[in-house]
Amino acid sequence: MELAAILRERCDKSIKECTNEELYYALLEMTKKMAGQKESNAGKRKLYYISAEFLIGKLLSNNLINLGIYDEVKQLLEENGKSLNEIENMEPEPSLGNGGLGRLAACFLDSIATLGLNGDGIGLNYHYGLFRQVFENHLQQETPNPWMEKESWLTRTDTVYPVSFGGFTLNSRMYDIDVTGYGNRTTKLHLFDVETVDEGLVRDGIDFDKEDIAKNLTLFLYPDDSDDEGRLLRVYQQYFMVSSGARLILDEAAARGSNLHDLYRYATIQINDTHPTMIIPELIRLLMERGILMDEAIDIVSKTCAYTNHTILAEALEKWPVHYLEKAVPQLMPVIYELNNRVIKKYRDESVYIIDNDKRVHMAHIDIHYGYSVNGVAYLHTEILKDSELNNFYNIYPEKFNNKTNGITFRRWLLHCNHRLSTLIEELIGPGYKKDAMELLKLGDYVNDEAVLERILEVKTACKTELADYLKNTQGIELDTDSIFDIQIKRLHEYKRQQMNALYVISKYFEIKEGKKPTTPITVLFGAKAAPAYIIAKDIIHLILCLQQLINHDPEVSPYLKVVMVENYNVTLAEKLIPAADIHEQISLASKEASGTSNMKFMLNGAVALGTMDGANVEIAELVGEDNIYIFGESSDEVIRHYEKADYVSREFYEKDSEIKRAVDFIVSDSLLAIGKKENLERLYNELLNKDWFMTLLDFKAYKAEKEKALKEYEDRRAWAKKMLINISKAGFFSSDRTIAQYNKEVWKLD
Ligand code: 26W
Repeated sequence: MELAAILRERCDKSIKECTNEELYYALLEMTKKMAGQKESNAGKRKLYYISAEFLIGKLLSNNLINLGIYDEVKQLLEENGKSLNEIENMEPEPSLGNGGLGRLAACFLDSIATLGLNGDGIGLNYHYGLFRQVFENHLQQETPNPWMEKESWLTRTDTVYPVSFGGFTLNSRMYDIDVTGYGNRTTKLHLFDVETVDEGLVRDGIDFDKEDIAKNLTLFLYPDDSDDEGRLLRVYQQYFMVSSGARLILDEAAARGSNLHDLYRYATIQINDTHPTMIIPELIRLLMERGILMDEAIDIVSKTCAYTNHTILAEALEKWPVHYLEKAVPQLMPVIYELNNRVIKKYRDESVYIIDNDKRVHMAHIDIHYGYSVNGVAYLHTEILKDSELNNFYNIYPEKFNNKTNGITFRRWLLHCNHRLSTLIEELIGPGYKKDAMELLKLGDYVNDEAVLERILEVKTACKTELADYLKNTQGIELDTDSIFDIQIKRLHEYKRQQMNALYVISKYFEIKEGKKPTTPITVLFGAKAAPAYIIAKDIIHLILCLQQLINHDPEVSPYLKVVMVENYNVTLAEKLIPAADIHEQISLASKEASGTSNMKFMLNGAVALGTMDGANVEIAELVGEDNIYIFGESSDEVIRHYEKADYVSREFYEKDSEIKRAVDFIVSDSLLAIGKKENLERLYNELLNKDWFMTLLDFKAYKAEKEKALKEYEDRRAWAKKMLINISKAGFFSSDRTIAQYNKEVWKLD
């Protein structure tokens, strides 16, 4: 341990004399050094996981765990009167992602390193991560979210590539973050950046000059894309990322002995959703520049690239107008036109064309035609892709389609975020589960062991207390730790149906007012950011914050029901919230949630799901059995049929059911209008009544009934503890080590 030596060098102080900030920077330096000394994974064929998002979260604790020195460091600090927890608070969170897709990429890097696979990540070095969310007058405001300090996890490298756009060229410099594997080697996350970024460009909130590309290219993660300049900037960002990445991949392959004709034997590229799709035409272009003829270049690239789809929402599938690409990346257009012509020559079905009649380039279509693998992220999702959403493609290329159910890294989502639980598990079944998650099944031996069930409940209570302390200290929020913690944390989106949960809160509020009080009080917790231009999502946040104000200050109701929306939900908060949950809400409209990954994190931490048969919930339900999960709502088949027939009319549900009517009407009641803004509440009310595209009212009654069942069953503490233990014991399948091993065996085939 050279912490003392580093401190002497940095500030000539002992651990005792240092501030938490000084200790943080010294630990950062120490961990970076140790990670840098670890051997990197090697091999002939290398995986490049290219993604516009890597939601890595804070790295200090996670790195200490993976380097095997967490306990030692913690103890050393304690002996000197310091707390690792407090030191961790000094670390800014790199929020380089929106949600599940970005966090998945981060979990995957951890597993790639842990399994010792030869694979790196490629992405962008955004100076500001996803906006910091602030609540003002019960409304979301967005402010910049910087994370890079003079010292950070980034290491500047000497690798620089010129990247040309229509009319100008920018230099792209590579920065690296070492990703430590658990007890194993390291791998690298390569983040490209332009050196002319000007943070002074930021105006009010997260507003900035979107047209000065040299100054703003990597300024923000996903800048607001509600206007043309914002969308065009996204194209510039994407091309900058893929062009830099493609150059790196070609250079590294050549250095390992590839003559580029055999590139696919040296490299495989996993394209994380459509955002990096331009790597396909860019690689073809670069190979042609190096003297390879087009036919062969297309063939080589098609054997190198694989595509993961994360959504079936049509509006989230990227389609760039041809004129954007003509302007930003004119050098790619001849390749894209040629790729499209080859498709047109072969197929008569226009729905599989790359460029449509409105002159838009369908990025997913490039991936499917010119990649060797297409995968969904949960069993149901892949089936829906094959049967409906991408059926036309499935009929052409059945062999390309495969499923890879998502996973999460147990290092962060158990060992790091829930020491109490991981210690108890280790005491019961030994440490083997840390490397082989399926060993958690051994916990099944204890489902009738009173003492163990008691201890599981004690761990949960302790986590609830810890969350309560944390929220009190950081956000001034008071929680009743004797209440049931019912948690829904995820991006705010209508399909995820936070609004259904809010309607439940309203109907519970009425019940309590009428004297029907719950046996155990309930705390409904929300955490969610809404995309800055997504009006209805912001209205839903407004509703929840108004309910929080009304209910928590009503002395008749608040002893039994509380609503809490945490501010600025991010990875750091998720790590505190997930261990403390009793019930977790996975209530998306069936068929819409590709997988979900928080469902897996909660399960692993002993919470029980209340959810629809959607995404990976389907696989969770199958594993734990119907006694250990609360399932409700119409099936994906039924929902898909409603869309086909266009026969869902929300107003009918409103009119025929007085409970629904009362809850929806309450949104525009005098009580809420006294707190909130008329415009926002009325807009949401009208949306639910006249549109409700994600069928909230359709499932509301079934949702309420199932939630009541869960709340009732919570009262039998022993039976509940058994459900918790069964959920934990079956979570092994959702380790990202399993997911990555499957990608490797069936797609990447690294040696
Ligand atoms: C158009 C740009 C864009 C960018 C990001 C659209 C949508 C996104 C999302 C934030 C994508 C996302 O996070 N998808 C989620 O991916 C997870 C990992 O596979 C899945 O578990 C979630 O179901 C899916 O919503």
